[in-house]
Amino acid sequence: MSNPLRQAFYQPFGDLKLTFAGHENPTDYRRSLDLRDAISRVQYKVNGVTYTREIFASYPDRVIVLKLSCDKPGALSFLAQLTSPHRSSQIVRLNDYSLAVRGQVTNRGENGQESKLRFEAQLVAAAQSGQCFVSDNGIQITNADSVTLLLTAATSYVNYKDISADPTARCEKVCAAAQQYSYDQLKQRHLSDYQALMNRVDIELGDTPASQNPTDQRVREFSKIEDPALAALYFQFGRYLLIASSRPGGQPANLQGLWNEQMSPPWGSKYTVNINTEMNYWPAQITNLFECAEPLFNMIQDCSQTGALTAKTYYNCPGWVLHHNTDLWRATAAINASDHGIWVTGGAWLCQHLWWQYEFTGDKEFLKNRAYPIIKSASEFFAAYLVEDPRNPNRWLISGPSNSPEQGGLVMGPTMDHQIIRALFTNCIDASKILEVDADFREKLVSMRARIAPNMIGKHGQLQEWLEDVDDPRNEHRHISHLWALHPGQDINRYDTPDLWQAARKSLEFRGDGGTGWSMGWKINCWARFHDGNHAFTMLKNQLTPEKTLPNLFDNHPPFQIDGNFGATSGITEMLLQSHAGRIELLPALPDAWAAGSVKGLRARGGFEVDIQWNEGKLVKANIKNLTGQPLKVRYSGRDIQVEIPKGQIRTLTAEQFK
Ligand code: FUC
Repeated sequence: MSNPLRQAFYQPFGDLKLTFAGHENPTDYRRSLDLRDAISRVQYKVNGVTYTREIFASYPDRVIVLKLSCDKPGALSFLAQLTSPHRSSQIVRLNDYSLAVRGQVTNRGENGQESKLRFEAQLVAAAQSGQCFVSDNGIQITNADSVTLLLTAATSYVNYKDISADPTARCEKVCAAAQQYSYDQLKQRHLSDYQALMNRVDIELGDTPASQNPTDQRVREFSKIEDPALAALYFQFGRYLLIASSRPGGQPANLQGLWNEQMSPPWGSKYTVNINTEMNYWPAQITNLFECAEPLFNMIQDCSQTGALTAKTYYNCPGWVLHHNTDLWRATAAINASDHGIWVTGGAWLCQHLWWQYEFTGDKEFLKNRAYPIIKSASEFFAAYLVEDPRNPNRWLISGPSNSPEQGGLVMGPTMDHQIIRALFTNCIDASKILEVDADFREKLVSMRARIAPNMIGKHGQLQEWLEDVDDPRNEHRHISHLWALHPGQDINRYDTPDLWQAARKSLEFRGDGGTGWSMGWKINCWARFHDGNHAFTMLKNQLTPEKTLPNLFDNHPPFQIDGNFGATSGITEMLLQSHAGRIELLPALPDAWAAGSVKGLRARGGFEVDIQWNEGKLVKANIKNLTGQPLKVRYSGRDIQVEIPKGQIRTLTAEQFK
């Protein structure tokens, strides 16, 4: 017997601390984040002087930029200090205007060994007038008009196999490049980068006087008064968070996005892949943020390498497997305990995201070079791993030993596994046809897929969560794993499988309208797929309460966890536009509360960009741009129509056309 391997935590780097002597009792204090420019602002008064701060994190220049100013010449004095909770960290004076903190990460990772990862952060000050004095205690600014601070940070991480980079050199390079620009130029570069992504999608759900209130008050009141603009803000906040936490060249958004401040964070601030990591990326394609999924794709690629070793060592199977969790080092083995850690379909679920990227863009190069090899290898694993169920007269193929995530213990044949593996095989089959490769393997998957244990309806009219009909209608567990094929999958839908669709609805009714932040986020999506906009809205109301949403709109599991934010952004999208089961559906789950509104720039499977405008709960018009030239079926108000739109062109549809 041996203990499962430990995975490494994602930890804070350190803090930048600003101390303003004499500013202990400010008045007119206001702090904000504007999603239009991704700039955080602080403003307050002391002794008749107004102090202002603007802060942004620049992706193009890899720096956090702070501009501090005041409206009286020479009134700005403060001490800027760097600190780090890592044991070995040291503060180093670099020169007359900059300071560094450097050290080695305090973290016990695999086998309880101390991390070898090194890190450094550098802080550079540029003061207008006044004095700047740097010591090991920090940067002291005295009597300035305004000051710009640049903060950058780096580690020695190159990839999961290589930690040979020089963090000092990395910081120096970034600082030298950023110092070439004025504050206004840095801001402009940040804006061009951010707005190019953010402004692709616009949403209006209506406005009421409540939108003038502070955010914490709006969260407290959302379930009681009409504030549709908060739902719109919450939707865009999810997009903002993805732009801010997941950009090419970096790591994917983890359980806390990247906003973890604890050395020993909840669940290690890692990548839990039995719902959480995937939920983070549900908005990526549908809300037009394709680039933001890049770090996820790289992590999947890494895991397909490390997971090949796990497949071989654990199961003597080809291909790759990822269990319940991974981390910066791309761990793929089973973890923790058998009732949740031995769950085999984490990697297969992640493969969906590769397929979606293709489905939404039609990018065959991506399919060929990046998606297909990983999807195929995951399929090879399951083609070898599935076993015949000796108890079943048809010898169904089943998965196991595995879990229905986090409940019911270690079992054979959990429904969710089968749904995910069927979808994986389907994607592999479709991709191999599109790419005209691997005909034999395709045939094998086609015949195996037909033998996987099917979705079943149990004695309560529910969709069975397990092979045996043992579901308890009083079970309100947060995981709704067997609804995977409803959302994010699509095999259970109103059109192709109406009975299973009804059974899935029954199961969701049993589970109730509560749950953790992410659980509610998932349920919004499911109720949207049941075409029940008012119920989806009830879930949103349950999520936007002080218990589940922090005053800054961060999702609260509790504790703080980011997935619920992304789940809700995806859910709101699914209420307005869906694109699965062979059609685009306009306003499939519009709640009564959003009688008039518009959304622009959403994306649909097949490669379409969609703008929708509605009034009195009815479609006014939809503009659909065909980006790939695919044929198109559109549904509204219970009717499907076939629409011809040449590649690159836009067509406007009105409610009339669906009569
Ligand atoms: C899954 C969930 C928990 C939590 C954790 C990070 O294990 O069941 O609720 O979100 O991930």
